[in-house]
Amino acid sequence: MGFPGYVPLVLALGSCCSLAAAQLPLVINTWPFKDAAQRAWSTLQSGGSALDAVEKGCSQCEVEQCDGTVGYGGSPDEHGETTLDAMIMNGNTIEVGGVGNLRRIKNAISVARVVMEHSSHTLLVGESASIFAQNMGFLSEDLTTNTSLCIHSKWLAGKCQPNFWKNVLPNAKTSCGPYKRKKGLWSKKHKMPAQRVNFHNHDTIGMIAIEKGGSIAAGTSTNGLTHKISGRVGDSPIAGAGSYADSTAGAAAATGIGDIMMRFLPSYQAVEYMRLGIEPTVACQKTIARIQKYYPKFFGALICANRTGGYGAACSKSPGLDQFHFMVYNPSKAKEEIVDCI
Ligand code: SD4
Repeated sequence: MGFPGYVPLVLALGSCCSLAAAQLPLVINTWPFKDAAQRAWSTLQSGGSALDAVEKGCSQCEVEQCDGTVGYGGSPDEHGETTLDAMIMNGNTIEVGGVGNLRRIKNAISVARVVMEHSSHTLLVGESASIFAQNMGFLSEDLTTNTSLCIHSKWLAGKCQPNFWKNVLPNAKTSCGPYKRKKGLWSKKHKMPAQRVNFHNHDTIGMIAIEKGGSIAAGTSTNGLTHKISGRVGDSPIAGAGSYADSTAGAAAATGIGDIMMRFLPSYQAVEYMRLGIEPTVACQKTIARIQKYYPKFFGALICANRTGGYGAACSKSPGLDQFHFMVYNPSKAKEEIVDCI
């Protein structure tokens, strides 16, 4: 669209607010998923709504299988199946559609939008969500690929390490399941498996789009955590956790270790900070800091945008994450930006 080159820009903490001058329309998304941002931006430019932009942008990542952590063929669960989580939110009406643990359907963000626009529900999950999607015209197909099969068989060969079980027998740190509860011996030392809590396994797309007239939408799409326990639903399809949008205040979207982040509803929290007039970067930082009080080294990041087009991001310094990259498109830029984690 005639934008200047694709140049990463490092935002030093403290100076980022002045650089993020408010301009509309705006598209911002987690991680350097450039094609997704471009698709959302061109959707807005060709007259699409903010909701259209978020749907198309996230769909682009589902098709491209961005980093293997969005869309089909990535993050197989403990049975080797890829399942998808997604949500979309209309900031004008506060309507939300979400799907969790969606099986056999590739277009998770579009199914989420159908939940929002063709049902009175907010969240559908599992097999029933897949049947809903099929009935709404989505193709049912296997989400397994050679890559996901290979990840799964290596994991089985490595005694199912790492995994997300705790306080079970046999010892989940050394053996595969099936497991049974270990009674009466609650370990206080259990941590998220280190190998799973890193940059390469957590690249959910979270996206915010704001129209020139101020209508805001937000959404997410992911295939969750590799080797998750079957049936697990993460933060991404949960309103206020994965993303949140309110056209009278702003929007936010999250990426990272959803099992922790969803306990804090970080996207809702950040929007509420912005409603109070707090700058987007600071709103993101304050939200990350609240989680760090309980989980000092959790892996996660947030993007935030206020209703005038000011934007920012923050991330939690953790193994594998010192800086967080995200995409920004507005009338004067189309670029990847970077923040240092706190
Ligand atoms: C989840 N939050 O399912 C997702 C994973 C993720 O960036 O964000 N990856 O926990």
